[in-house]
Parts: sequence; C-alpha cells; structure tokens
Amino acid sequence: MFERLLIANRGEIALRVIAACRDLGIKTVAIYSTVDRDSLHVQLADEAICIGEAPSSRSYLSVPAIISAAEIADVDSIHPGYGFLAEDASFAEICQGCGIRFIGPRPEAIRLMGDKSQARKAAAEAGIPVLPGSPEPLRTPSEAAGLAQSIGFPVILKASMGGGGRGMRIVRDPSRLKDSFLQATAEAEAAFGSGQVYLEKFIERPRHIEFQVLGDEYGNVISLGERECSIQRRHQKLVEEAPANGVAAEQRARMGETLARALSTIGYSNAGTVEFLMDEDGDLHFIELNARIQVEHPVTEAVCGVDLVKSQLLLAAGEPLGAVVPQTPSVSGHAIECRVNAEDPRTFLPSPGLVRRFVAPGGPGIRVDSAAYSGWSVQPHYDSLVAKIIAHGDTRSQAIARMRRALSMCILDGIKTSIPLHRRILRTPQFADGRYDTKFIEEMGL
Ligand code: MV4
Repeated sequence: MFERLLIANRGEIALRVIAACRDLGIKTVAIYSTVDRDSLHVQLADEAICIGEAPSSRSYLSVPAIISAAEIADVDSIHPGYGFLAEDASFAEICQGCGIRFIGPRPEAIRLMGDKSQARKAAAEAGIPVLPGSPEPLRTPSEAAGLAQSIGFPVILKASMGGGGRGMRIVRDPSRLKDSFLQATAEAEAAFGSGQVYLEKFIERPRHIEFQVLGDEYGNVISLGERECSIQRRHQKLVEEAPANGVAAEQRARMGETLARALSTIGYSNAGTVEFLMDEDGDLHFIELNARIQVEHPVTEAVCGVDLVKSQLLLAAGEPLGAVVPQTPSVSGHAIECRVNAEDPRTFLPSPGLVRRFVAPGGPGIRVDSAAYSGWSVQPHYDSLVAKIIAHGDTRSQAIARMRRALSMCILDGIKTSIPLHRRILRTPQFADGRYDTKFIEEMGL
C-alpha cells in the first residue's frame, strides 16, 4: 500500500481523499495556492506545500510546481480529485515517469476517453449501445451531409476534444448542415486546438443517466449501478440521485453486465463514470466516459455501501477487485445530493466572499461533504461548490423528506447560495414524482 500521497486538488474533494487515506494509514500531503493558506485541506493534511499563486494555471494546474512538490515531499502517489489535472493523460504519464503512482486509469485509457469520437467508437466496438452517428471524425462537409441524411434530422455535431457540453451544435434543417459543419470545425479548432467533429442523432429531451464502474489492474470490472443527473443548468449539475428514476433492476443488471464486459475488453481500470442519454422510450445510449472520481460519487456510496475513494486507492495499489469489493454490490434505498454553490439562486451568478457562519446539518441519513467553515472565504478563482448535502433513506420519499429537513437546518450566512433554489426544486410535484428531464430547470423557471 502507498505510504505518502499528494492530493493535487483543494476543497471538499481534498478532504474526501484525506479521509480515505486516514482509513488506510496513508500520510497525506496537501498543496495549496497563496489564497488557500487558511483552507481546511491545508490544516487537515499531515503536511502542506504552497505551490503558487491564485490563478489555477499558476498552481493547481501547474505540472512543474506539483511534481516539484511531490519530489520534495517524497510521495509515492498522487490523487488528482476531479477537475484540474484529473483527466490529463500527459500528467498521469509524467507521474509514472517519476515513479509516482497516479490514482486513476492508465494514461492510455485517459487519453482514449478524452477524445470523445474515439471513445464512442471504442464503446461501440466493445458492445455498449451508442446513438446512430459517425464512426470516425467527419472529413468534409459533404461527408457530414450524407451521413446526416441517412441518420435523419435533427442531428448534433460535437467536437472530438470537447465534452461536458462544450463544442456542440444542433442541426435541425438539412440546408444548414454544411455551414454548421464548417462553423463547428472552426470553433472546435479555436477552442480545443483540434477541428475534429463527429455527428450523432439528436435526442430531444434526454435524461442524463450515468453508471459508476470500478476496475482492477487484471481486467476485472464491475458496475455499481447508476445515478440520475438530469437536474442541471448550462451543464452544471444541481441535484443528483441514485438509483435513477425509470431504471428497473433488470435494465440496471443488464447494462452492468454489458459495461463490465466492454470495459474489461477496453482495458479500463480504477474508477470511471459511463454517461448515457435516456430517450423517451427508456433506452440508454452511451455518450462519454469520465475517467475520474465524480462530484456526485457519494450517492452511489450511499446506496451501494462502497467507499469509492478508498476503492480507487486499493485498486491503484494492485489489489484485485474481489478483495476491494467482495461481492457485487446491490443497490439498496435511495440517495439524493444537492450541490450548494456560492451563487445567486435566481441569476446563477457567482457570489464569492466571506462565510460569516456555517453550520452543517446532520441527523439520521444526512452526510455533508464540505471544506467550508465559519470565517472562511469562497475564492473567486475556483469553482463555487461550497458543500454537498447527501440524504439517504430506505425509499425515495424518505430521502426527499430528509433532504428537506437538512436544507432547513443548514446555516450558511454571508454569501448567496443555491439553498433556496434546492428548496424550490424539492417542492415541485415533478421532482416528487421523479418525472423530469434535462429541460427541468429551464422550463420550470425556478
Ligand atoms: C446530446 C444531447 C442530445 N443528443 N447528444 C450535453 C453534455 C454532454 N455530455 C452531452 N450533452 C448532450 N448530448 C445527443 N446525441 C443533449 C445533450 C445535452 C445534455 C446532456 C446531459 C445533461 C444535460 C444536457 C443539457 C443539454 C444538452
């Protein structure tokens, strides 16, 4: 097992990694930027090293600064958390080259999944259902037009190096296809340094459903069921739950088997999230694979009873899956996560600043993952997540009741937060009935 691990991240996920390391007896090294001196991850890690100035490019994204810190602290492993360098294949390779274990999939797997067109092709070849679309990046406007014609409109053009909603263009009218292709190519070139785009059938009102997977270094892969993340705005998730509304045990088991087989073939290891769109018939279609631990992992931990970050560490250390997760977990009960952001709940504009008072809710079935405390300041340089409230219950309605209780017992003064928005979401009949899709926030006008 690892002895010393550097956490290449900040905020709640840095604390989450410290917790897993404490459980395993691993010493932790925090890194921080000059504005994060008073952060909890700095106070709670065994050691801490300042690596640069506030802008991420000068600190949490600076590979030379992080590798220097890792060498000085003499660590044997690095956990990247989510965001920042979590899906940077070159960073994972550099760690490997320095004899430091990167906690995540192999660099080749990260690189494959970073190219969304290649990922889609690999998924299809391994037997995961994908939408009708282009098997390769499109080469010419006429190739795009021909393919779109055969698939049928509407279609969506996506940048190969985009993802997470960046670099997409819906095309409804055949006469617009060639122009859209040229525009999408130019935009992709400017934004991602690669003009490659591919094409898919467009799903009008998708639900966002994602499966959690874990794999070891020996080709064993399991699925830990799915999460639903359809409550989002501009590709920022607001509420997630597990299990998903409208995924029956049989569909979960079938997709779990498909994913285990497919990802074993691909050679995927460690934690991953396979994103799907669910259409109005309830069918699932692969869109992307995120090669990292995700913000919303606690809802899966709640319903499967598995510590996903501890699992990542054990798997990276070479433990076989059977020793990490003894029997394929069954999904029991229901869990909901609300992301509490420092933002105006009406305009969604960021609201950084001093947290005058923070009292986290607790009680039966509530977990709060946060790096906030009374007197701490939300920095404008980084993302606005302040806390994740996770409610778990035997049933979905019990989880909702517990979440409402937790929101009513959360004190967070000094900044604007999304708590009032969460209260409104949880009061809607659509949410109560689990009848919503990715257009929910937009159409509710919440
Ligand atoms: C789509 C789609 C409809 N059809 N692909 C947005 C995020 C990125 N991961 C994929 N996205 C979409 N891809 C096809 N073929 C609609 C979206 C989409 C969406 C997906 C998940 C959650 C929220 C979304 C909001 C708008 C669009």
